[in-house]
Amino acid sequence: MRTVLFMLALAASGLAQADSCSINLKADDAMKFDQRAVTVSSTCKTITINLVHTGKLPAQAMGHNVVIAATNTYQAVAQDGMSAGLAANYVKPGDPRVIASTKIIGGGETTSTSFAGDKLKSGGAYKFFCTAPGHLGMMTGQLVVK
Ligand code: CU1
Repeated sequence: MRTVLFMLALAASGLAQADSCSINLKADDAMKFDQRAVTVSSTCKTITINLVHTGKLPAQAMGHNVVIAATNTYQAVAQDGMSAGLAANYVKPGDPRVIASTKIIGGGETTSTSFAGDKLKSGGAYKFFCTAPGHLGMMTGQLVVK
């Protein structure tokens, strides 16, 4: 039964991705996102990021966010975000390289944010990643725009 529910959940998340205007990610206490790549449509007016933290640890210990930036800037964005600190959700305030970012959440929490779809260009190279200190290496994925 658990397996069936899991399959249904997978199928449902597949459907959610089909509209391609939302980025649905889960993050956990093992410092991982549940996906390594996500695809959105270049025709979206608005793109929504939904993050679920399925773990139990608090934000101070295992907080996660989702930040989107061009591939050629994401490491610098994460570096500056780390310096900005938890109170700033590990994102440098007003950073023009940040296309979108959620707040940092701890285990059991969820967060969402939306941004204009025209901030992403079809075929562009983008990353989604977590800017909590030390998480970048484990928590980076490819954002594909088609
Ligand atoms: Cu993280």
